[in-house]
Amino acid sequence: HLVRIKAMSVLYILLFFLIFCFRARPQVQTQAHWKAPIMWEGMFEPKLYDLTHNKAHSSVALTVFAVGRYLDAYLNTFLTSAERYFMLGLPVTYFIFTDLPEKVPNIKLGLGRSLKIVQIEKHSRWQDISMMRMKTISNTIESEIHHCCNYVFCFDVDQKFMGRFGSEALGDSVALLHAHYYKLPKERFTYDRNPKSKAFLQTGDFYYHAAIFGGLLKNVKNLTDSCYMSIMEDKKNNVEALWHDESHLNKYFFLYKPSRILSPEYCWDQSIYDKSDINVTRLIWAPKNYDTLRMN
Ligand code: 2GW
Ligand code: MN
Repeated sequence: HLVRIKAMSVLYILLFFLIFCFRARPQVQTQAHWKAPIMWEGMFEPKLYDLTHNKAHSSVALTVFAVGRYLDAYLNTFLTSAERYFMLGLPVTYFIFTDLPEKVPNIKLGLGRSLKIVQIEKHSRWQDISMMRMKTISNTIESEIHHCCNYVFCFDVDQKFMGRFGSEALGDSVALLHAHYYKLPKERFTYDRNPKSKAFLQTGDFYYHAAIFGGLLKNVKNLTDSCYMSIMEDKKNNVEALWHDESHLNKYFFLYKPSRILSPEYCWDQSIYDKSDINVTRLIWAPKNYDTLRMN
């Protein structure tokens, strides 16, 4: 009897070992310590997610800012590529925030997809253009987005969709791993380490990229309100976080853990030499010409 129990346990250990060795993505971390999945290609069945979200009548708002020179430089490519790859099969409403509404390109949209242009003022400092997005998104969730959608995703405009960016990315609260930091040791994360800033964070879980975040409306509302309040508090105290809204976002996601995390396959920088973990590029950073884009 004892021999049988021993044999069985050896068998189980072997089985676990085999499962461990033949994991779909053995080289990468596929779960946070609080059990949130990290979405790597090969770890999920896209069709299953599509079926579930179709049944649930999920609908998605995409917010993007194209202020000043960024409109001509990026918006057309961003939208055209989103039409090919972003949440196909689900109702999508684009919210374009710009100071130049008449210059928004006229793009032919797919069935069930629509676009709204919201005029905003151009802040003179680029740091403010970036940070004040938090306030605008929060206001728009309350005034408009809740009429059309139950999820909202907020994007930088300087990027291009290259592959499926689908319903597997939807979750209660969604953050993105920064392509440049996902492999680095925590000490090298560029959190704001100034104790005077509300974004202050000594060590966190991951370094998240503010180029994409999203989730259920109530969660994104909470995130944008909270980041905006911290940004304003910093202004009052005459400090600015190292990476602006991104520092505040990192602080927020440390305090309120995201329920789903996107791998850098969802926002890849092609200038990174080591591409060994990237099995599919779903979206890439558009090249930047700082000299012409950042002059005022
Ligand atoms: C931004 C910086 C310098 C000069 C102009 C701008 C600018 C930004 C602009 O003139 N017009 C504009 O619409 N924006 C919007 O802000 C646009 O949607 C853009 O994608 C976003 C963030 O600026 P970006 O993409 O130049 O900043 P990154 O790529 O360095 O982004 C990371 O860090 C930022 C904070 O410094 C944000 O957190 C951003 O979400 C991060 O990806
Ligand atoms: Mn960007």
